[in-house]
Amino acid sequence: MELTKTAFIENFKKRLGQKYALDVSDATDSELYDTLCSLVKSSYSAIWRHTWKDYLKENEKQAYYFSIEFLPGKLLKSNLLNMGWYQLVVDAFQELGLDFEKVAAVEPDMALGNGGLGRLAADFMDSLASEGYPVNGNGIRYKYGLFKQRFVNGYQVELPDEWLKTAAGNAWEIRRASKAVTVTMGGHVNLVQENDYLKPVYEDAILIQAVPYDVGMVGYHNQHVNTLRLWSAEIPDEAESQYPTIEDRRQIEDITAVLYPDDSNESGRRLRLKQEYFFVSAGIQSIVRHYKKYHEALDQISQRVAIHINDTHPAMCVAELMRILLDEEHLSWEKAWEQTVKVMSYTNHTIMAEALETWDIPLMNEIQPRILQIIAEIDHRFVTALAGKTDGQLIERTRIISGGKVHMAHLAIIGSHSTNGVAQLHTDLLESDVLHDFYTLYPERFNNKTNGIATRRWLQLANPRLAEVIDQTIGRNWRQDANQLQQLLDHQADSQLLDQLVQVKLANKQRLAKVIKQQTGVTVNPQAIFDVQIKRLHAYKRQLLNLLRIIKLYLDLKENPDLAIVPRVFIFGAKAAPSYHYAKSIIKCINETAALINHDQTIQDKLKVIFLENYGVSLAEQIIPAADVSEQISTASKEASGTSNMKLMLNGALTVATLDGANIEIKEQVGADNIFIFGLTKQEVYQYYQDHSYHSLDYYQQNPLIHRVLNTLVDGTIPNISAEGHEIFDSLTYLNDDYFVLRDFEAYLRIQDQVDETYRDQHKWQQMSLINIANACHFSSDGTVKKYASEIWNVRSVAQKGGV
Ligand code: DL6
Repeated sequence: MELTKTAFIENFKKRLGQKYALDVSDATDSELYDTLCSLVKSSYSAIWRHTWKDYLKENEKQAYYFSIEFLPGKLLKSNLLNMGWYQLVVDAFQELGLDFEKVAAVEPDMALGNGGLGRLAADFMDSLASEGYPVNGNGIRYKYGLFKQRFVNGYQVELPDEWLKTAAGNAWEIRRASKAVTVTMGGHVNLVQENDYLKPVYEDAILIQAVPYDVGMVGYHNQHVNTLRLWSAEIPDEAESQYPTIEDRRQIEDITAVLYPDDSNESGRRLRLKQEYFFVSAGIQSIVRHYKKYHEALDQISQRVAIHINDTHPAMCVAELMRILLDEEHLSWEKAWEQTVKVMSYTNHTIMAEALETWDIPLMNEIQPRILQIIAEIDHRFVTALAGKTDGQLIERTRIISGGKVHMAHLAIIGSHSTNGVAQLHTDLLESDVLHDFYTLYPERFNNKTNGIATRRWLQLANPRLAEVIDQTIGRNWRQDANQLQQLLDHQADSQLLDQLVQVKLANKQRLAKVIKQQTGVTVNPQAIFDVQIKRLHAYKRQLLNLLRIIKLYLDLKENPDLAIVPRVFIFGAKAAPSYHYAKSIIKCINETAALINHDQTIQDKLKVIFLENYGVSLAEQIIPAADVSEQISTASKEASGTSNMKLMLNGALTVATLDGANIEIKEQVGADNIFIFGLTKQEVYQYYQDHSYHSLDYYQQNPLIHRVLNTLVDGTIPNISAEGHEIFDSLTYLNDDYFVLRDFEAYLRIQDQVDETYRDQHKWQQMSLINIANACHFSSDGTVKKYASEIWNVRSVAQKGGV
């Protein structure tokens, strides 16, 4: 990939001429973008080819990461960075008189995920390629990504995300029609004895063509490119005549039309189950086909193949591999099962009951009757094997089919050799509570893999100013090995460095202030504390706690306009699932509070509240480098890990946190003095569950401050929230405040006072910030994937690291 600027310019002009018959000066940004991508893609294509050919030559064991969500954002800059071309292209564009940023902005975000789970999958893809592991992604090429969020009168409105509609489409993908497979769904199935096995005979089944679109996952400076394979549903050529009308065609094409934007509601469940089976079946068929091309014995497949089930959505991988090994390859049940369990591994990403999927048996039967038969047989054998050996009730609680439903987490755990949580507390909770029964049965299968983030995207790309200061301080090796960031700890007393951190933060805040002005029309003061809460909108994440504090500050300032507070800009970014009414009410309340405060002349610059629309990867890249304070304030025990906590600390924000998810490990790394911890612990929350002693109404009735703040939701102080204000008020009082917002309120106020006090001492603040940046290396996804590779998948790194 060695290239000079002159050669690049020449190639670029030539490619533009070939593609569009244009000179640079005549081309639009979109044409320039498309040309640049095409050049980049053709440059890594040879490496891509070598990568997978080397896997074959070396007979490498490969792992496949199955995830219903991937949230890569934009790929141009990260591909340029990883290829070592970034600066060269920026310089070349300058020489050509072109605006690189404007051209790069043409790229649509690839938003094929809802939030943390999908972004984690994307960070893992980056790290797996950068660490040289033979691991490929497998998911769905949704025609519409996660909805585009707009605010109309303060309400969230969802618009379709037509990411493929831009002139260049998805510049990174390669449609591989020759690798299509056929997925069978619906109808009925009968088992007919044939020789010594049972042959399934399908009736009235629908055949769907699954066409893969491959996207290269480029490793960092290491000549290694993995594949993210995304499947699209089409009508098979031979079946065209069976789908004469547009409606008929839609039945098939809709399978990969929209990303299911909700992990908690009923609507669209049938489609969701179809999506799950579709990408599972397509992916497993293609893995087996590939394996068979180069290996004979399917009874040894676990030596060459590992399959990862990312959350329960791909749990049918277990049954689908069994189906192929039994029905198509005629392995015995015992052999097929032994291999399947060895091949599969599973990550749990939540303890929220509503996100632990179950499916009604009739629905499962309707979508894929053979898969239901196989799951029923797995269930039957599981029960039979344990009967008489262990407590009957435990068997009932852990079996896959019960209460008329198929329990997908049970299928994933029983059918795999590894189950992991995503932060130590989360794994402990899985073992001791949520999945305790399974832990009793299979203690050896449980392990923890704390999440991580890709420092390339979240520091090198998102925060080039900070990256440069780090280069000047400790050299560039940290770019290749994030652990080197720890060397920053030797520079805590370097006041010049601390001053530089101030300047970097200020510049990033000025940059974000422009975005805020553009999007909301509100002017914010970059000297104020930028206090950031960015994550999906969910009651347990407690954006509401933040809002109540904002209201309290507002009331204080109205009472005493001269109150000496450190000015703050509260910045929210969050999408609510379209059917999650309560979360949408919180959005409305935040927006109306923002309007009230931002237009109140008496408040001036002391307080501003900004809710940025359409939070996603690209917006996160603007917000995170500008944050001073990172809000990680979920109810203890509810947030599996969190990853914005890691991204924000990496960019020097200080964390205000409950002892939840990975916050606990962040505290362990930075030390209690360098993080602001408050609130109930997991033990205290569980104690409340046990003794039912929490009565939130008492807090409202007996605490004058809480009384005063909550009243603003219903007494007209905050206008235009009559329905939403009452809904939230009731949930926090009469409905007993499920997430202990009122219980933690005063502790939250106290810790925020400490934040103000610390911020006033800028030297101390910057030192703490430096300590956070340095210790963020413990949360690099490079380190996380190494543990998955060696401890779960048993795959080895095959690429040499390059320079920095
Ligand atoms: O593991 C990635 C991410 C965690 O950081 C979050 O804490 C967790 O909420 C999220 N889980 C999900 C699963 N669905 N739900 N709810 O997105 O995973």
